Amino acid sequence: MKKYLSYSAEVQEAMSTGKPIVALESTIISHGMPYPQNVKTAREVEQIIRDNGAVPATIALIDGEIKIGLSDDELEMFGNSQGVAKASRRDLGYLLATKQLGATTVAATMICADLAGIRIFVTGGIGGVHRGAETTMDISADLEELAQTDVAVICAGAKSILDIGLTLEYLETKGVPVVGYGTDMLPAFYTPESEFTVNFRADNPEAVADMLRVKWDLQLKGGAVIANPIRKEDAIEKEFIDNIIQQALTEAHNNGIKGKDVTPFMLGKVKELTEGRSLDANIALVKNNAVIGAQIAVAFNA
Ligand code: PSU
Ligand code: MN
Repeated sequence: MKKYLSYSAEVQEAMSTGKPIVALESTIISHGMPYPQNVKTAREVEQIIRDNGAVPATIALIDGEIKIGLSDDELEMFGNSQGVAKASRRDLGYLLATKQLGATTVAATMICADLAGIRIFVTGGIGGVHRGAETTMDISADLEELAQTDVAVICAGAKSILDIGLTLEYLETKGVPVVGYGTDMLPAFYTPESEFTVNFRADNPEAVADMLRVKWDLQLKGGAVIANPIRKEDAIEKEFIDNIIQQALTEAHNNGIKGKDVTPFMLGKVKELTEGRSLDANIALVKNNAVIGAQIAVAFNA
C-alpha cells in the first residue's frame, strides 16, 4: 500500500522529525474555485499553516501516485488545467491505475491522509445531504468517509446548498461528532450561524485535540467535523445568500446537473450570481480555518 504514496521533501522531513502536519484537499483548487484565485489561495493557506507551527500537505493524484505535499508547480497545474478529474473514494483505484491527474475531495483526502498517518485536515466546506435528496439520493461520499476514517476535518460548517438538517441527522446516525469551534450554533459556511446547534463546543485547540485523542484511544472509528464560523466581517447576509442559492438550485435542476457535477456547478453559479462575493467569503473562511487547523494539529501532536 505504501508504494502508492509519494511525499514532498517538506512533508517527509516533518514526518521524520515528528512535526505536526495538516492535510489539504485539491478538489477545492481544481473544481471549487476559479483560476488564478484558487492557486493563490492554496499557496496562502499553506503559508498560514507554516506560520502557525505546522506543515501543510496538499494531497492529489499524479501519474499513479498519491502525492502527500505538492510543489508550487504542481499547485499551479491543479489550478490551471482542464483535464483534472474530481477524485472521491470510488475514483481512487481507477485514476491511479490509469495514471490520471486527480483532485481529491474531502472523502478521498481523508483516505489518503489516513494512509499517510495524518489526522488533521483543513478545508472550506464538506459535502453533505443535498436538498431534495429524499428523491435524488444525492448524498456526498464525504459523510460515509467521516463515518469510517480517522481524520478530523476543520471546515466552516455545512453550506446551505445542502440540506443542513438532514446532513446533521446523517452524521448523528453514523456517530460523527460535530464540534463548534467557539460557538454553540452550527456555522453555515457563508454565515457564522444557522438555525442548528452543534453537538459539542470547544473553545481552544487543546479541547479539540483532547476529544480526538480520547475518541481514537477508544478505537471509535471515524472522523469529526470541527466547524469554525466565518468571521462576521467576511460573512454574507443570510437572506441575500439564501435567495441566490435558491436561484442556483433552480438553474442546476433546469440544466439537469447530476452526480459529481452538482457541487462544482452550485459553487460556480453562486459565485456568478453574487458577483464574486461568495468567492471572497470562501477564500477568507478557508484561511481562517487554516489558522485553527494548524493550532489543533500542534495541540494534537503535543
Ligand atoms: N464545498 C465547498 N467547496 C468545495 C467542495 C465542497 O465549499 O470545493 C468540494 C469538496 O472537495 C467536497 C466535494 O469534498 O466538493 C463534495 O462533492 P460531492 O458533493 O460531489 O460529494
Ligand atoms: Mn453528490
